[in-house]
Amino acid sequence: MKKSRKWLYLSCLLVMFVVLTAGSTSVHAAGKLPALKVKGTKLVNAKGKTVQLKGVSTHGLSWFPEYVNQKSFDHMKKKWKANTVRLALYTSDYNGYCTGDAANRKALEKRIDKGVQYATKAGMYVIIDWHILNDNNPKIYEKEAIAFFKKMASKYKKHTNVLYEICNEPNGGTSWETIKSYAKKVVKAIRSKDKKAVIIIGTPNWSQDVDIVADSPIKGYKNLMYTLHFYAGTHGEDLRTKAKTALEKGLPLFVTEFGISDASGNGVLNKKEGAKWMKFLKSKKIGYVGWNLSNKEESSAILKSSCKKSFGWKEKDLSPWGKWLVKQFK
Ligand code: IDC
Repeated sequence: MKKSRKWLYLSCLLVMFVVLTAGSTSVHAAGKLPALKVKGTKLVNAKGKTVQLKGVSTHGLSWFPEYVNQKSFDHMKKKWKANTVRLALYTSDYNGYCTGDAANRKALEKRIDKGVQYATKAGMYVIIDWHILNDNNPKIYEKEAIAFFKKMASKYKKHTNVLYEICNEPNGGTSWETIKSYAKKVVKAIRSKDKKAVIIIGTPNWSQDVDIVADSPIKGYKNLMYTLHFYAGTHGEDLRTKAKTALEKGLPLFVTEFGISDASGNGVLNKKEGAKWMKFLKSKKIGYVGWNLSNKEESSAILKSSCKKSFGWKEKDLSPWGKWLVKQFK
């Protein structure tokens, strides 16, 4: 080939490459993070390498929408080294998704959409959390959950960084059989749109009785995990024993919410018990997400109540729990 032709040929190739990659990053920026799979009790990437997710949960999206912004998510990723954010969508409670009106539902869906976009741009995994709490039995809003998750799964099926948490904390004596029957329907709804996304399923007794679940997990689907929640001011060795039992039976666990205050989200921090929990989570490579990104006057808030910034925080803006949590990520 003549020298000039060769250059022409090479520059054409270069232009084609630039056009193609630019197109794919703008449309599918979501493709940047590797899709995760469940293998044994752990999350792994395509090469089979274990990935431990670690991050921060928003408070309820209706209460504290101001923290869902690009700079905030970038800050958590770059400065705190968190790789995951959880978007807590209360179903009931203050302006809940199922109790508020249609305009409220629309606003919340938009907030989730923004949250997913910001997380994607920041290079973070994002958990969409159906935050049942006072509505203790997920069956109460089962119809709404099926419609919601179908919509989300269809919207985000190309996003390799989106995970679904389908019922935060069943409580009030709701049995595993009841949760299981709900979960099967919601998992089926998600799988009708997205064959692969990781789905995290709540467990009885405020997502603590994982040992019971381990005796009869849901069969027939890949990439399912189960929720374990703890607050180190209240929960210690007894709950870790349940977790160990579940892991021994092969149940994949994900700590999608935790704190070191007491279970009310307030009271004194128990750092000593917190350290035991972290040692356990790190040794088993279990993902963990700290509650909550807000400046609410409570000890489980990551920011001091005097801090009015919704991004760009300094060390002095963090509460004692916030400082402790951020140290775990590094
Ligand atoms: C708490 C919040 C608090 C809010 C309350 C009721 O910290 O500001 O008033 O919910 O909505 C959970 C729940 C989580 C709780 C948290 C602390 O998942 O919603 O948040 N907690 O009580 N499980 C155990 C503790």
